[in-house]
Amino acid sequence: MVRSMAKKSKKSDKRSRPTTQAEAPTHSRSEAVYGEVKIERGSGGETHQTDAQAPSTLTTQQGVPISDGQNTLAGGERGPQMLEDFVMREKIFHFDHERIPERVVHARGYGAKGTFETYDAIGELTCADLFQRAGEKTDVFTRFSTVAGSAGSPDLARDVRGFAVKFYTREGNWDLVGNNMPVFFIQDAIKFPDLIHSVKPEPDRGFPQAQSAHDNFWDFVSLMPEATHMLLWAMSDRAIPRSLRFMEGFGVHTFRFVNSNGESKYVKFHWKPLQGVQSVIWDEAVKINGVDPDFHRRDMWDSIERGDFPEWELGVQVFDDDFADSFPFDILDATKLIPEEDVPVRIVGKMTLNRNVDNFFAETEQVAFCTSNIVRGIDFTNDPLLQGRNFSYLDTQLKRLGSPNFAHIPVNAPRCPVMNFQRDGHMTTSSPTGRANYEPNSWGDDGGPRENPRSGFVSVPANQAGEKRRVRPELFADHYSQARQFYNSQNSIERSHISEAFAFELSKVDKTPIVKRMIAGLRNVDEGLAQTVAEGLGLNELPDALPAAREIVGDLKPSKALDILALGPDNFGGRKIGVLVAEGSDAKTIRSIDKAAKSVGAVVELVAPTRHGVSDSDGKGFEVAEKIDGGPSVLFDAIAVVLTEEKAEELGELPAARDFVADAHAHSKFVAYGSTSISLLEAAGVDEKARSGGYHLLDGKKASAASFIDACVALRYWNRHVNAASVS
Ligand code: HDE
Repeated sequence: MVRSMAKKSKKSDKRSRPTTQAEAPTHSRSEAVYGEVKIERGSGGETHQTDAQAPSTLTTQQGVPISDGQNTLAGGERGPQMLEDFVMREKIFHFDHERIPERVVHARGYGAKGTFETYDAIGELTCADLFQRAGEKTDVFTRFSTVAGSAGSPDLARDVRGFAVKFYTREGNWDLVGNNMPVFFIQDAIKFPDLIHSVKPEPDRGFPQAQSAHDNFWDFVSLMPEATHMLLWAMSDRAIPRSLRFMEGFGVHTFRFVNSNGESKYVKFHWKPLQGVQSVIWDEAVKINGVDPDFHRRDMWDSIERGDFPEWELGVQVFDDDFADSFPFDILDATKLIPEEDVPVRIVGKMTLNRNVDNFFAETEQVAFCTSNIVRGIDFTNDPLLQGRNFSYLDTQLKRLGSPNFAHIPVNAPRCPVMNFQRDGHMTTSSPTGRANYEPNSWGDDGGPRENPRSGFVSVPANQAGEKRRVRPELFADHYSQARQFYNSQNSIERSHISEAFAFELSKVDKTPIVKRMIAGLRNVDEGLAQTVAEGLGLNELPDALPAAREIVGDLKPSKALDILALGPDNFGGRKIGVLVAEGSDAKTIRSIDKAAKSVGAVVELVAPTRHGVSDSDGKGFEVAEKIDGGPSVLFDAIAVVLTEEKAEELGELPAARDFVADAHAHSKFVAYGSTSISLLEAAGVDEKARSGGYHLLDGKKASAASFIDACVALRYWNRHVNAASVS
């Protein structure tokens, strides 16, 4: 039977199109398959298969080996395709259902796996199991994200970044679903759909994508003074991080810690990157989005692949009711933070992300964070935003993943025993045995799990009383004091970036009353800020300040912890230098940069006019990472230019090469150059005077490369564009 079919197929193969045969692997040719697969029938009629079942054999979802994955079954060479072709139909059917709904917010994200290590046991504060033993290691899955853009939007949008961590603890999963900013736009979850609708593409036209710079967003936030503090953060460089590795993270809400005696304190969570905090500037962000919209995810992937694992320390601000009562703002208000000067951050452990995902969809896309996933020792407060989130996340996972069994998906499954009587539903993957599917039951040892009052989760027995009303606490009405404190905590460069960001965003708003209302609100933050923004827009007259619902506390002390530039790295590790080279570039100079960079853990990438066929002065071929038009200097933290005189002249004619230098200069980056490269610098508009600061002449010796790398620790030579005295 098999034989005769093989013969037949051989015949028909002869007539089939030769192109597909040439492209297809041998397995896909029916004649070959029937030649290879040995289906042997034993005397008892039982079947066993041999190489058709090899792990490399393509099969259907039902495990049926596929003989031809290139051609749909058809009635004759040019005849109609057949409905009975289950191989083709199953494949297309599955493809049609490949997408799940993307997240309504935070759709664009990137995940990685790692470990959280507890530094010291903090049993006096919390009985959460992961904090009970110094040195304890807990697996984590972390997903970073932007908020407004869809899944395919660019990484460098001006936006808040999500910072969500799932801890697989021995007593269940704890999800700390935070952001890279410690406050939020709104105070009550009921306003969240309005906020998000306003920032998303406008509903009639379907744009702009991943941008807050449009009428709807500024219309909404200018009508919601509670957004002001967060707007200051969103217009600061925090909203355009250089890398996901260089961001802080915050739990935002006030939570509770509870110890084993049932004693409870308030806690706010902080993530501090050991790599230091670093952002790009707006012009870089715009250009990076064009040249590499995956800049952040690529950076995370690459650094983990090369073993440069990003690390964050987890810190807690712990305080009691006395502090909460004396604090001038409400600790339940997510538009307020608690300055570190008032309650210091105590570091309790470290997260290391050391494994990339094996499969983006299975893990990063299907990971389901829920703020309601907390463990014994941690509890909620009545923050109205947090309480609303507790409903939203569970609900959204059901929509996205389509089944109440989403916790069965490996990335979501706890790494500790799960025993309960929840049963059935779409895509059940467990197969519980036994008769009991309810409790209490009288089935004794076979009756399944029982509640455990000793180690089970207990809520803090907080007193709750009050009238049922739709109100906000009085202190929530202070919308400007902390916005002012944030602004006052920034140095002159950061302030100018904030005012430029406001002016840029508002310049995209067509309706002038919206712009004026926003500036009227900014007057309550800082008159100078409002003035600069108005000037940036060409508005000659300042509108009257918006009436403030509560008196503004004007003299809150600036906080160093709010200032990015004060939180920079103490070494250049993990940063990238782009070295522009061409045929004949000096081998010694390139080696010296490479060595100096490697000694501090920085990465050097060569950029050249072509990707292949370029050799150095010793005649050795370069490993070029980027062709010049695909590797502009915005992708690097610092640059070097190492060219022969002839090549420098030649590249001076090439716009991409001139931009490489001119952009690095404009973005205040450190630049190293060999003396034979000067004509390119000059062609880019960097004359001798312009090279007076932040430029390093390389002479091929170790010392000059090392001093360049040392200088790069400062990340930018800000004095290039501002008066040195004002950088404070
Ligand atoms: Fe979210 N948020 N959010 N959010 N959020 C979601 O859940 C929501 C808020 C945050 O990487 C959604 O799984 C409401 C604050 C992160 O998968 C959704 C409110 C903070 C992520 C949702 C907020 C966050 C989300 C969409 C107002 C910082 C990405 C898909 C009360 C503390 C998690 C999803 C990931 C995702 C609702 C406000 C952080 C719709 C209703 C405040 C990091 O459930």
